[in-house]
Amino acid sequence: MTEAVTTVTASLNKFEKFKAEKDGLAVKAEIEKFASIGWEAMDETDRDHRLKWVGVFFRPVTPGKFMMRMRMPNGIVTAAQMRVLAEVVQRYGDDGSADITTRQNIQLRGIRIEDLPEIFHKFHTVGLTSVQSGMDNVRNITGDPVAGLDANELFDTRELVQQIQDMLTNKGQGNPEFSNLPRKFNIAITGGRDNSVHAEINDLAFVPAFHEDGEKDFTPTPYHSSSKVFGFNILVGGFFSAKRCEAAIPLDAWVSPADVVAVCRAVLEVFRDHGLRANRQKSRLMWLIDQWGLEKFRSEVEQRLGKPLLPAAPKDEIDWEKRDHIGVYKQKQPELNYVGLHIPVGRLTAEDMFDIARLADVYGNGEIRLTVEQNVIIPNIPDSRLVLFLAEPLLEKFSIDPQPLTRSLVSCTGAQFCNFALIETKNRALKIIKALEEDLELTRPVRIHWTGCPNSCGQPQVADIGLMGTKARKNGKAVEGVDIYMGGKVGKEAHLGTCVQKGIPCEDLQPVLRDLLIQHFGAKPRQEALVTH
Ligand code: SRM
Ligand code: SF4
Repeated sequence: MTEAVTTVTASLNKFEKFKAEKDGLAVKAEIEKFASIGWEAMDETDRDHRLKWVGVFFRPVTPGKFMMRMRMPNGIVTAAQMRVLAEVVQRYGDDGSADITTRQNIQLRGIRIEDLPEIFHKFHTVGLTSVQSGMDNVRNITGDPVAGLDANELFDTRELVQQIQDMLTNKGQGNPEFSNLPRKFNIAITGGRDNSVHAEINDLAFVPAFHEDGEKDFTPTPYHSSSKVFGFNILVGGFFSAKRCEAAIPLDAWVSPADVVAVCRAVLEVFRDHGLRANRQKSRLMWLIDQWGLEKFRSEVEQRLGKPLLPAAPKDEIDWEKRDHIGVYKQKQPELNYVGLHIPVGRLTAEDMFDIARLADVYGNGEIRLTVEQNVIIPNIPDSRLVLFLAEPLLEKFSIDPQPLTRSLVSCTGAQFCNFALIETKNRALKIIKALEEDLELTRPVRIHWTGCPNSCGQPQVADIGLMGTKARKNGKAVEGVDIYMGGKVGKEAHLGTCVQKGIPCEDLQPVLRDLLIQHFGAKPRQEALVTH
């Protein structure tokens, strides 16, 4: 190493250093070797960090049992793919399970390093990839879960999301152009009216908007007015982190669908080449926008794009309340329906996964959709098959009409598998919600989101009631606790909630939630409700 290079690397943080020494994607060629030497003999940086470039996460909580994070563009997975995922976790018995994530994605648990070559081979045969799904890469790209099914959609996001993923990952092979970003990066596209992807919490988001001056480049739907052209207003810089949370801000730019992939590339190139790399807590895109100002950022993006961007359309088309898609809904295709199943906190066993795949094959067209609320949609069920479908035993476990609190419950992984966690989340969330539902009568869903630490993977800031794991004190002792967030609004006019109470011990939480539900969400104690009726 020359003296100059040594000085530069000395000033880099540890993540930038190890990335400079060896690109994360390099581990792709070493999987056979890792499988044969085993996890204990591996270089620690390869094991704990670089493996995330192929979607494999070392879990310090369960050493030797890895997590695999997939990529599911637009949250779409076929029955054949779901079966492969089920086979992978099935072999690990009680250690094997899967989670649907808050980015419309699937994570597998219990994975042994010695099985990776075979697992990757299986993925390849059904067109699945887990590449670049962790660390300083672009995360799963989210799109409308009912894209192509919803009669009211303005644009079907599926193809665009796939094209962006293909560009970023070189069609799943891995793309060194984008494997060393300053930090993680989130992209979302919505073509519906209800912002079903939480556009506002992504580093880069595209929301539907008609423009007077856009160039027409695709076939209009009945919702397109003749004088205006469909495209997207662009939002940038949304993110959550332990130190700072920001909603995305308008870039004051509009783009036609044909230019969306190029804009993603341009924004990522600017972020890659100019994003701040000194402090990991200040590396997300918004920090660069702060430093440069929006105008300079926009003009750098235009330079990379090779043409000016049109100013944003005066208004976007997000004018519906957010839907959760649970239940039975008519599709735009005559005589077909999509059915949303509620998956409690997104957790699936191998058996569940086989069963979901079977239902998709037998009643639908073999397609399965995932939502950012960690649920499943099975589309393309003919009217004539609906009654039989609804009588399937799996729907007793995964209801199409869950109770109002259960219905909207979201939870991050928490202490069971995540070493950042300050508290256990998923099981606790289910237990408390069940107790509250036994005690209270609710007339509408209340969105309660749990997250095990300030990293906010469970998005407490978008919830009606958000619960963020923290260390609390009770009787002089440190105990598991939560900070409570309220006021998160999703759908039209989405905005983030704020912290309203700090450090509530988890063991005292149920009565606190009970009071909040009664005071703010019209809940009534069941006894009282009985008397009033
Ligand atoms: Fe996350 C890190 C799980 C969505 C913000 N997140 C982690 C890690 C990888 C930490 C670790 O190595 O243990 C967690 C893995 C635990 C495990 O074993 O499952 C983890 N994040 C998750 C998932 C699985 C939560 C869930 O239960 O659904 C979600 C996976 C999404 C996916 O499919 O890719 C998940 N994470 C999010 C979101 C929500 C979103 O994207 O809408 C956020 C906030 C939005 C954002 O990123 O701006 C989020 N995760 C973080 C952060 C804080 C980022 C930051 O800038 O500081 C970390 C920590 C980090 O990156 O340093 C993190
Ligand atoms: Fe882990 Fe914290 Fe993310 Fe939950 S919020 S998955 S505890 S990093």
